[in-house]
Amino acid sequence: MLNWSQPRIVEVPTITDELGSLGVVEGESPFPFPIRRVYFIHSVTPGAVRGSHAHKELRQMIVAVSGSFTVTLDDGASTSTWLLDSATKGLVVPPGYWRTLSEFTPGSAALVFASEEYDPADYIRDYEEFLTWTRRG
Ligand code: T46
Repeated sequence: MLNWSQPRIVEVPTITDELGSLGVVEGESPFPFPIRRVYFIHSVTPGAVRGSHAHKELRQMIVAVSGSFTVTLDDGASTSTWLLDSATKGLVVPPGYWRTLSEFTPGSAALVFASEEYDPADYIRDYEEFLTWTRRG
């Protein structure tokens, strides 16, 4: 049984033929939460750092469908850094992780599958508040 309370890289089922590649996300593959929203990030300003917030409930899978970028995840106790550079790999991010996205290469794009519709109340945008929230017991 996989532990989905930890960030992990999953394989996006991909069909490749002489015409190219097609990735598929459906049902509970490749992650076990419903998809209620899809958004994408592109045309990132050179040098920009996106994110810098945490979510209380939201689960997501982030895929670099073009180019590459780095995702740093912080649970309040330790950080991990993930280079996303392939459309065949998704980073599943559980709730409770402060995330930053940086080092976007020119032309890169992030496709994000989210477990909930957009809800500003689910965001923690202040790092000190995040640390207090992680220690709530
Ligand atoms: C995350 C990282 C990876 C909406 O109106 N609807 C939406 O579904 C989203 C995601 C954003 N917005 C608005 C809110 C802001 O006015 O779009 C603007 C930019 O959003 P934000 O500053 O939150 O973008 P990022 O790239 O810093 O963060 C986003 C997601 O919000 C966040 O959940 O994990 O991508």
